[in-house]
Amino acid sequence: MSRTLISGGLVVTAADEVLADVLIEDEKVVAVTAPGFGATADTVIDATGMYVVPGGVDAHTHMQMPFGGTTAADTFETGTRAAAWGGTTTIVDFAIQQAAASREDGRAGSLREGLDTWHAKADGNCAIDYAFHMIMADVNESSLKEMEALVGEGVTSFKLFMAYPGVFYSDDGRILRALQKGAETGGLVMMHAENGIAIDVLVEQALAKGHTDPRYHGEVRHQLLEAEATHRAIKLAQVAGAPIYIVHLSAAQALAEVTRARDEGFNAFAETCPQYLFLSTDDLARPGFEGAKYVCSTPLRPKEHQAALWRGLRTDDLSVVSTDHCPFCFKGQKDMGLGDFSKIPNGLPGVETRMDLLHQGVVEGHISRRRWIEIASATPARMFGLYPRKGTIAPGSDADIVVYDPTATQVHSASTHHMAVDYSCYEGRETTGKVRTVLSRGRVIVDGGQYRGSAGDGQFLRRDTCQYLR
Ligand code: DUC
Ligand code: ZN
Ligand code: ZN
Repeated sequence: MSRTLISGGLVVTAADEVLADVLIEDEKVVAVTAPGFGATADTVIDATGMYVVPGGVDAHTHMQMPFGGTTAADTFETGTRAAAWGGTTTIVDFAIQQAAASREDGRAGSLREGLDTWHAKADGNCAIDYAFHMIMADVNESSLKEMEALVGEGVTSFKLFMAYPGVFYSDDGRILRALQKGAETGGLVMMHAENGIAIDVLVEQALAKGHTDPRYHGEVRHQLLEAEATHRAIKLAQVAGAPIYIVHLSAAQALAEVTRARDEGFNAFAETCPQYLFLSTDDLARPGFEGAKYVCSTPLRPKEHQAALWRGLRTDDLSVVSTDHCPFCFKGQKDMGLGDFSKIPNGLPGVETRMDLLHQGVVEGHISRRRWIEIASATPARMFGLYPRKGTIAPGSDADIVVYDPTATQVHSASTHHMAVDYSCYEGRETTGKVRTVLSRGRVIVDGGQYRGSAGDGQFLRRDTCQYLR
């Protein structure tokens, strides 16, 4: 048995901040004690002047996802390593059911085939622990039946799309059926809420007018079309008697729909992402083709939306911040959309920068330290059935722990980040706070600028159902 003591740091969880020592035996936390309590250990990590926080839980990533005619640039190996560098010790990635249109035999794949494919991609390659949601690209009798089996295997959440007709899109009838099945099985439906049918009309009209630059991506994916879809998704969930989780919410009007539903006592949850808190349509409108670096869906919004999103994070109308990490290189991938914004692969890199950017939210006074940990670790763990194994520091929890230097500054850059993508959305931006040491199940995998983990350290996590609903 190995014993590690993290001594003298400020232990910050969603519930508490306390100067304490953390004692770890093998993979687990066994005690959080008064400083200098006198526990003996093989390894002592001095955390004086540091925060000691639970490793981040990023509940929305797309490693090596085939999308928009190409594949997201981070593999499970590179993406989970980058996550570790940034203080994230668990990801929940999206396995994908293949739609009929994307297969040569013209029939939709099963959920099982999709899940097996994702297990094969991740198995033996991850630096940190990982779990899966399932994207349902074809809601039919047989995929609906499969939902129950997946819930039993720890894949307890299912993403549906109101956008991307012909790719992932589900109509309202299919959405209703999946929500009903979710209510029956305990599976949580996650919704990409944008009215994709209306967006496609606006795309066609914009291109016909010669509006081909990246900034039109933000215009055609209109904020009201996010609000409308969010409203419709919530109403469909109410009719089905099911909870709902809205992913990557970016528009203030969509947030208002979630707020209203929650005020009415309905189980509506939502996440936003750092890009919506720190970037805006000004970035999409950068000169030349630079804006392509910022093309993701839902799109970036005008700066004014940021204050509403921070407020939503304080009031818990937004309860999780995930990354929607889906990186495409500027050269060779984003440039597929030169001369036609609709062909720019949608997605941004972010798995490495989430913890730091949210800490910057603490530095700038938007949220408290405890709220930082709540939205980045504790709530995503609870929402997706991983708590208290993940998301906190307490006896019995996995020793996924970050020693965080709250005063160190860093300048973000593609030249120093570890994501396999040739640009940073935050190039040249300085933030305060930096990961010093990362432990994954008791093993130091990052320390003082050195990576000490290896591919295959990360294990697949079978998740419980949403822990806010029971
Ligand atoms: N949005 C993105 O920006 N990328 C991947 C899928 C999605 O919904
Ligand atoms: Zn989405
Ligand atoms: Zn996504």
